[in-house]
Amino acid sequence: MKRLNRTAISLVVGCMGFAASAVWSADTLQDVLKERGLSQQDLLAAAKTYVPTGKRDEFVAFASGGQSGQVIVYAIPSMRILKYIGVFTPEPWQGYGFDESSKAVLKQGRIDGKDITWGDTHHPAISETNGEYDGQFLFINDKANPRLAVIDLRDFETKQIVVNPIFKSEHGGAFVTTNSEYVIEAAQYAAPLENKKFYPLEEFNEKYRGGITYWKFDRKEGRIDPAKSFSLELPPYSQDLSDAGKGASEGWSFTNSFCSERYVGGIEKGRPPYEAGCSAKDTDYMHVVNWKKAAELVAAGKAKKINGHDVLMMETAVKEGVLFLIPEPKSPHGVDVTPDGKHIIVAGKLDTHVSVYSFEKIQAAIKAGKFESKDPYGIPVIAMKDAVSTQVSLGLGPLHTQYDSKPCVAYTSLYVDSQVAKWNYCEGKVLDKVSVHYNIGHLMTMEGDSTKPAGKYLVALNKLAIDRFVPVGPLHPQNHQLIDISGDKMQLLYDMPLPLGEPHYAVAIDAKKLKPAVRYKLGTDSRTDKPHPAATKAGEERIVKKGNKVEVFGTLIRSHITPETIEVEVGDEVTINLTNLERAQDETHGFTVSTFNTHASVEPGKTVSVKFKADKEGVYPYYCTEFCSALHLEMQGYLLVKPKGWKPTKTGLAAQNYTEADYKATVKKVADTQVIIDSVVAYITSVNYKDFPEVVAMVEDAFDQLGKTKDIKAKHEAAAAKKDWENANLWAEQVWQYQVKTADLGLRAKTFLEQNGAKKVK
Ligand code: K7E
Ligand code: CUA
Repeated sequence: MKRLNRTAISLVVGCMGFAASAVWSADTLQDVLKERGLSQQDLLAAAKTYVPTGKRDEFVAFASGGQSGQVIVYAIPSMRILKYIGVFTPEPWQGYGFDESSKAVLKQGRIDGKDITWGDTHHPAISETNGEYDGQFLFINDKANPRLAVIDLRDFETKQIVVNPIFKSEHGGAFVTTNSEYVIEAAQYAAPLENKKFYPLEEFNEKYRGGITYWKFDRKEGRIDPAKSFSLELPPYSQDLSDAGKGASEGWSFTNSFCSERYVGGIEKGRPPYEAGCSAKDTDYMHVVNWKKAAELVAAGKAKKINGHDVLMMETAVKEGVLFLIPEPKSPHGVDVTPDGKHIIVAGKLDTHVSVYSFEKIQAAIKAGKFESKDPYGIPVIAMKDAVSTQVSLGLGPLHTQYDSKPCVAYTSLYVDSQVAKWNYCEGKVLDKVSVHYNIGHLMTMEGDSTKPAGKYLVALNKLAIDRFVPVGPLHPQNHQLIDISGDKMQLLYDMPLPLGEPHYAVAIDAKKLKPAVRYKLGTDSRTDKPHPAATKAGEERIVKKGNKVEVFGTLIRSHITPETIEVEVGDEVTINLTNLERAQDETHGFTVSTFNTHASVEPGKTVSVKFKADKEGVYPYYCTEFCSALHLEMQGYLLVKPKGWKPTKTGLAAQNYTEADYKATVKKVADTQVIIDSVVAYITSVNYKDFPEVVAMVEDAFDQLGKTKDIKAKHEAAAAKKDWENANLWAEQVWQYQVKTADLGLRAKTFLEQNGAKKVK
């Protein structure tokens, strides 16, 4: 009844010209609860996640984009999506894969000369300093096509892709060491390490191998240095997840495995499938590696070159005491080092237990040379009882573990039970459980992989969404659920559908640690971080023709593209370089030319090139693709692809026939606008605007725009003196365009000052 009334009222009110929201704002909280069928608990959850307009979130999460080959950036606790970062897959908005420099990054990910434009991204990792997230870089792996990418968090752009030189798939990456010296990437499905070598499955045990690659990260360059990276040869056990030691276990790393049975399936030959043969034994192995010593051995020349890459062979690793195995309960999944580095927690997957391994016990066994056996490749095996400090039964299908800011408190995902278990790994006891919907894979606490987890929230990364959201066809989104972990009892707060691939894992950092830039230094190639060779300043725009190559050196600024006409001959190779001259925050221009499959996102200061062959004669409009300003639609031009030997038959563009009256009207408009600008300037300078860097930048930009009017004013006055009303009016109109942009910036600055409590000076 009430609902009907309300609709009726809002219709009437709407017709009367009032905002319908006026009706809503008259509601009490009780009305809304009743109306929407919400409980007090819902209200509490809403209050804990709601971030009002103008306020910002506390944490930023980077989630793998799964099969989309991208990274998803979202904020916590609001769960609002902030960005998709193109990594292994072209991303048109960012021009990723559509401009020359970003194509070059994607090209680094080619394998055997083939473009691979998708990725199965799994595990993002934030760079660390002393074991704490430093917010500088993000790494992410591609499981299907063994690759690793480096994203710079100054601009959230992918800068580098490296292809694993010896694996055919990988899963246990990316995990960083405590100062990001290395990024760890472990293989998944065993294969011969030599490229393009064929060995039959009958030679699986002898010729197939697993391994771990330690990618050397050069922080100063912000790039991985493949020449200084190395791998460790491992048995053909399917290496799974990894983690780097920290604190007590600094210098070591730990990698799980499954299918240490080395079973080879073959349903078509009447053999039981992999799933049966790979889980037949009661235990698999955790690989324990002294990576610091391994790196020293490689530096000392003890590695073997395979495909031009340093590989420390098992035999050497065993002889030198850098590689050990410890049994783990059947088909384990996560391996997660505790914040202090003293324990390594392994989840059972097919076992209800999680096992807490003690690094101290492991070291004691190694020191004492106490091994229960050797595996078929001669690797010493430490007995489980000599390495495990406790085992705790948590529930069905334990997968991954994350840590709280409170000591000894961990959270483990239970895949089969669809629950999160909160437990104490020092005392070995379960503290709480919360149900999630459905089938949780990874989970993530704030800064949960670091030596100083931040607690507060946990996100459950659920594989299925089933009945959670409005159905959108057989392929459902995934569901990231936010859980409050600040109290003793976990409280489910929010469901966020994620419609981009299967996000396996995510990492979240305190938003204050991220310090992204707002603009590039003028003329920067963002993918190399170096000055772009074709950077162009205002007034230096030009078109250079050499044989059949046409190169455009252009600029972008509100609201025009210089040049506005590009004339080429059919068959010419065209390169268009564009520099965005803007300094104002968020004044990005986009660029495309009709039908040449080209797009650039040109943020303030950036220089971007697009290249194509003008292979068909015709007329091709080009334009700015970002709604950058009121006259964004007019930010346009024409590429004219002329037939060979074409001669003009008509000269001169059609005139508008503007009169003296038109000119005078425009001049008046200019004068009126100047009055507005002057009043805004008077306000800004009457307050302490210099205390607001954002405003100082806007004011600088505003004067930059206004500064351009001087020359143009001279032009319209000169034309008027000659009674050339056509040009006089057009140039006067251009003065007004600059004024509009100045006024727009000035008003933005004024609003900012008013909203942020600027004070009168004097
Ligand atoms: Cu458990 Cu690939 Cu990290 Cu998915 S993995 S869940
Ligand atoms: Cu520039 Cu739209």
